[in-house]
Amino acid sequence: MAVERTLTILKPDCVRKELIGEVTRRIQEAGFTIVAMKMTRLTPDTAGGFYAVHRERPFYDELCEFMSSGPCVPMILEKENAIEDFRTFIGATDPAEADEGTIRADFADSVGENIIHGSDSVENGKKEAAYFFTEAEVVANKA
Ligand code: IDP
Repeated sequence: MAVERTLTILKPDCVRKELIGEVTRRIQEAGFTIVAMKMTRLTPDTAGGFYAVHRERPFYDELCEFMSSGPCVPMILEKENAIEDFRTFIGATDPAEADEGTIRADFADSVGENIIHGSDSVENGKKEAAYFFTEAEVVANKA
C-alpha cells in the first residue's frame, strides 16, 4: 500500500472541549505520523475558502461561522493508506451514525460540530495541506 498524506483539522469544538491532547494521542496511537502541525484561527472568509465545495449547501454559512468561532489545529498526517484509514478512524460526518470508538462517535455533539476533519482523497489532501502549510513547514520535507 502506498504511503499517503491527509490533512486533518482539530476543529474549534475540539479545542474548546480541551481535547487536543486526547485526540492527538489517539491519532498517533492509530499509526499516523504528524509531519506538520499548527494552531491558527480561521476567519469566516478563509473557512469559506477551505469549504468552497459546499458553497451552495444550506449549512454553508453555519459551517463558516463555526469554523471561525475559535482556534483550530490543522495537521498533515502520513501513513500507508492514510486517506481511507483516517476517514474510518474519525467516523461518519454525523456522530449519530459514526461507528463506536471513532473520534466523532466519542466526542462530537452534532453533524455540524463534529470535532475533526479528514481529507476525502489524495488530491484533495494535497490541496488542503497547501491551504494551511508552506513546503517549509512540513517537517518531513526537511529531513
Ligand atoms: P466530512 O467532514 O465528513 O467530509 P462533508 O459532507 O464534507 O463531511 O461536510 C463538511 C463539514 O460540513 C462537516 O464535517 C460538518 O462540519 C459540516 N456539515 C456537513 N453536513 C452538515 C449539515 O447537515 N448541517 C451542518 N453542518 C454540516
